[in-house]
Amino acid sequence: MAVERTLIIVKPDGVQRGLTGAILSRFEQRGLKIVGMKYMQVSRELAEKHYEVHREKPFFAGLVEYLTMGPVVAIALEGHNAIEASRNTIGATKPQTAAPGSLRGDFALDINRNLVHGSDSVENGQLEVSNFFSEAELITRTAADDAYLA
Ligand code: IDP
Ligand code: MG
Repeated sequence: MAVERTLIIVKPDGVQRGLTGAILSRFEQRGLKIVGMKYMQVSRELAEKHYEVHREKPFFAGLVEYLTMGPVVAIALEGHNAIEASRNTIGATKPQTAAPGSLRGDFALDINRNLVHGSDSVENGQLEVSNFFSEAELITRTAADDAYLA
């Protein structure tokens, strides 16, 4: 089974609404393991790099504003099938169509404030984690329940 890494970001609306713990707990309960975590202000430069693939989209400027409007919590997670599992826990990009039970389906209403980011491929997971964390900030550990999650 594939151990993958994903970058989760509790976006500024999630932090301001006091949902950081609720969001983190969904991923922890799923069995994903924290390998890095920090409360931080994303710079315009980092936001533009993170959303580079959307540079030509009409919503790009607003998206950079959104990600930088206040502090975020960036979380690097690791686990079997981490990308697909976390994307499903997050739910569809448009919160109004996100399934109930998903984070966006339970806690969000509008695409401009959709609460949480999650990497969409194994390659992007590696890249995005390395954009937000130095090697020294990523700490792997053996967990007691590892054998029960594989
Ligand atoms: P994702 O976050 O579900 O992976 P992407 O398509 O990668 O969705 O888009 C990145 C982010 O850009 C979304 O989470 C959302 O904040 C924003 N976004 C995407 N599409 C639109 C749009 O049509 N209008 C406004 N914002 C958008
Ligand atoms: Mg995306």
